[in-house]
Amino acid sequence: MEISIRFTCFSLCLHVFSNVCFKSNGKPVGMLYPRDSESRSLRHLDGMWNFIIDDSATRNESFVNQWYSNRLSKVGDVIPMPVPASYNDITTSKLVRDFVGWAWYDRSFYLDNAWSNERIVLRIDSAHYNAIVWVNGQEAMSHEGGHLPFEAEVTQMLHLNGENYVTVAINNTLSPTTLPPGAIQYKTDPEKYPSGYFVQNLQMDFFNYAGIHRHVTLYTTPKTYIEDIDIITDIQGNDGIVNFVIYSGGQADLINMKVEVVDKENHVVATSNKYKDTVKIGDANFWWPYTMNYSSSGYLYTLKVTVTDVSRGTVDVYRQPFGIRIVRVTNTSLMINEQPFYCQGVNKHEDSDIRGKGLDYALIARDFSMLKWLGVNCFRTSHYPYAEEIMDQADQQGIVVIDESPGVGISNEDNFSNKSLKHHKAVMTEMYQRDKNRPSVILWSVANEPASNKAAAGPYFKEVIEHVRSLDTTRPVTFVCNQDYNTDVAVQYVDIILVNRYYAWYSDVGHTELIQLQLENDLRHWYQTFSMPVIVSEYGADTIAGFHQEPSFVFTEEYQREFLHEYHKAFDKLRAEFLVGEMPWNFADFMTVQGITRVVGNKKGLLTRQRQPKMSGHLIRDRYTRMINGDTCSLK
Ligand code: BDP
Repeated sequence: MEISIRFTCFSLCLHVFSNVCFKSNGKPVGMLYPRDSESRSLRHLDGMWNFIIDDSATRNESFVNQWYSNRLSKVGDVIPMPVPASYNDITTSKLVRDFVGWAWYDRSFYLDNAWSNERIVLRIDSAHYNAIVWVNGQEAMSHEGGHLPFEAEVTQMLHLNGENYVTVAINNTLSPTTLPPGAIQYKTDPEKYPSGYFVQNLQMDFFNYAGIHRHVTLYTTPKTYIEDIDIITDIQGNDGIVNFVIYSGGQADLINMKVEVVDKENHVVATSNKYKDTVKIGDANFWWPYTMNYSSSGYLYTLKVTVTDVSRGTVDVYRQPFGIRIVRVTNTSLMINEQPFYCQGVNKHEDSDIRGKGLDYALIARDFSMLKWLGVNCFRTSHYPYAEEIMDQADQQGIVVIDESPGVGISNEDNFSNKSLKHHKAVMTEMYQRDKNRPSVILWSVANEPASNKAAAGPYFKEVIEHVRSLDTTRPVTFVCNQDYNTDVAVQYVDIILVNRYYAWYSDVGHTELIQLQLENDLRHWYQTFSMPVIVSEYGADTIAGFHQEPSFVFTEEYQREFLHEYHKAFDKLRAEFLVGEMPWNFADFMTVQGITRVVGNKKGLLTRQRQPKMSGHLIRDRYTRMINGDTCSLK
């Protein structure tokens, strides 16, 4: 027990840190994506790092022995580990794959003198879940939670004209107050378990991949620099209205501001010299999903900001892409630019062979090709924020995103504590800061399938949702619900209803003939109770690619196709009324924890984990392509 407390406490409570800075008025600022410009350089520290786990019984020896104060090769046998990648599936070691605790990475790099007058920032785009970072043995930053970036200025810690090393310790332990929540369970029966034996219990249905999952970047800015940019757009007839606020950092005595809106052809279409202003773009190209307007789908302008610190003569330039579009929810519709939008969706995961949740450009490109092949115009970042490089593609390719937090599986009483609530709000602030200027993001989802039938869920979600609304007045807010309309206590606070349903899978398995009746009755209850539009945010059946049986049988491709088709019949009836989207679970098969209800992972994909279509993929492609072509009759 003593070890349990020490372990849990050390792993989870020591470095509680939110990475977002706040202005004196409470406004969060910071975390602009690192981009090079005339005034900024960047260098990714991706590649092969040294790696070693701390598998001591207390999971704490690495700190007792201060592994951060020396190269890791001095403390034990390091192995090469790619960054970005999850570490779990890289080796053949079960210990590494299933490891819970602190894992350590380091690498060296050289810097020349070119950056001697610059402010140098170290940014990690995502590390799971708690991370502490040292530069040349000095602690530089720490961060709680995966999936979101964190950074710190490290100028003073670096050796220009010499060798440097960076050390990162990450801890994947999930506790009742982390997001996602989980619990360490000690098995104490000496007849069955060795002393100190523990397991990590998960409350989510995906493998708990850990590692440095996205880029590690060093980038420079001048000493006076552009710290943040807020852009809120509106439309007036054919014109676009662009409201912006620029925040500067550093010690500028006198700043000159130049703001230009640049279109795709590189024409400057509006200018300003104020840090806060509203400009009008005549006859603007609005940002549209590609299924609504081919000619300007995914249209992005650039806000080019140039800041001059007159006393120091330094200039910083930053180019922020943005799109002009508005979102609104009525009683029955989800409107983009005042036109009803129907979500021909899918849910996704960041998941693939070998790299786990590691960023991979080839995979991103393949996924977007397959999204377009399927005719998908909308995906949900189930169940955590995805890489910024994925979000960039959604912005550019005109695909709508429901941006979901890592609040998956908030189901036990102790997941609704004040500590959890505070952390959940901090995570939403970080997410908002990262994705606020993205036109693809039309809806915030603060959680997936919480126990929203528990009394504690009412005040908890009221507060989280109000918090998001206080940050962002332009996008609707929701959470994804799997409770019943008459027992749920939190849906009353959302702007649009998202429900997950598994009729003929988790209930009445095999009975596809019941789907239409059950689904239609259920969805009507939701609508009638809350008078809000509804998206079916998950429906699906596990299917092993290559299993066939006629008549259909669970786990065969025939069953999945028939199952989806029955849902579609109900959807096609309700679309004319209040249903504004459908999102099969899942785009592709993905890895889960080992368990007797999962056959080497969750197999509800329309595609295999290698991104090849099952029969269901062809069915969805056929359905969504017909929708794009306006051929809705033949769907019935
Ligand atoms: C839903 C969850 C999702 C699961 C899915 C399933 O939101 O994470 O993977 O069910 O059981 O409840 O396949």
